Amino acid sequence: MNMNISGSLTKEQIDFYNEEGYLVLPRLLTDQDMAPVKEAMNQKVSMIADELYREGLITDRLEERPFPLRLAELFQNLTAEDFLKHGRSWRDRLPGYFDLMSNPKILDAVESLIGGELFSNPVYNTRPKIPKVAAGAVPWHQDKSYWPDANSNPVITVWIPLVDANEVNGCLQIKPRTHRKRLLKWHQEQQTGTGYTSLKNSQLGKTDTVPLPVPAGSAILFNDRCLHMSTPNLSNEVRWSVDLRYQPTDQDPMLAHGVGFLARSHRHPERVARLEDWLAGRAERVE
Ligand SMILES: O=C(O)CCC(=O)C(=O)O
Repeated sequence: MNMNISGSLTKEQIDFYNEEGYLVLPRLLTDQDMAPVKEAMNQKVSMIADELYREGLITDRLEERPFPLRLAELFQNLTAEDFLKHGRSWRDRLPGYFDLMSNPKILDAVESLIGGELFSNPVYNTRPKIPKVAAGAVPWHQDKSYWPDANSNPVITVWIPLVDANEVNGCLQIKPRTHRKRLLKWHQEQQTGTGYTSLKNSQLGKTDTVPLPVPAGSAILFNDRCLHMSTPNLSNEVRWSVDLRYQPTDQDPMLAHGVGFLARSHRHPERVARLEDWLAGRAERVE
């Protein structure tokens, strides 16, 4: 336990994050912590299965299939375009996402890095990276390319896989120490229909790439200038993950991306948003 800094990280972990631009917290979350967010994902998969069934694209909703397989099997005989109609990543307002974004273990870790006045950025994604769909790959980029004009440095991404992530199913890969780089000139990826922001190979520099395989429930924290990517999923299971983002409350709330929420405040705990505020798109608690 560190005695000087609030939050849950040790001085060594904070130093590592500041030096390398990222930090891995293996198995931060338990199955119990992840149950509500998995429930939200299952809800969404059921909605998609109903739609595919109504459209006559499938004859079986595969309700009994296990979490890592159901979505992959629903699209097994369909095309990448059929899948992309439902979005390459999802940002639904389902209670399970709020539960995860408010998880004290995540907030304690982030507090160690940027203090205890924490705003949950509107940009959070559920990523159902399904097998062999080229669009599952995410090209090299800096998250800041999605909010180049925002006065929001630092935004911290917290990337959490719901299944074990490895190099076969397309875990996150990162270039350490690139967080001190300026924002690089990006272009929009054109091949796969995802519209991801992307960098050219010539912009990546000489820094080694570090693949970050991690067990389910681990968290990878990284700075929004740190270069990262992920490869396609070559397994037969869905690589389920979420990426959440936090910033200090005095930074740009980025309303153009949606409504974030006050996740933690030592100064004004009475203002921290509750589930009903978040569902209503309110950034703070309203009595
Ligand atoms: O989940 C992935 O594969 C990529 C995640 C990512 O690029 C991000 O969280 O910014």
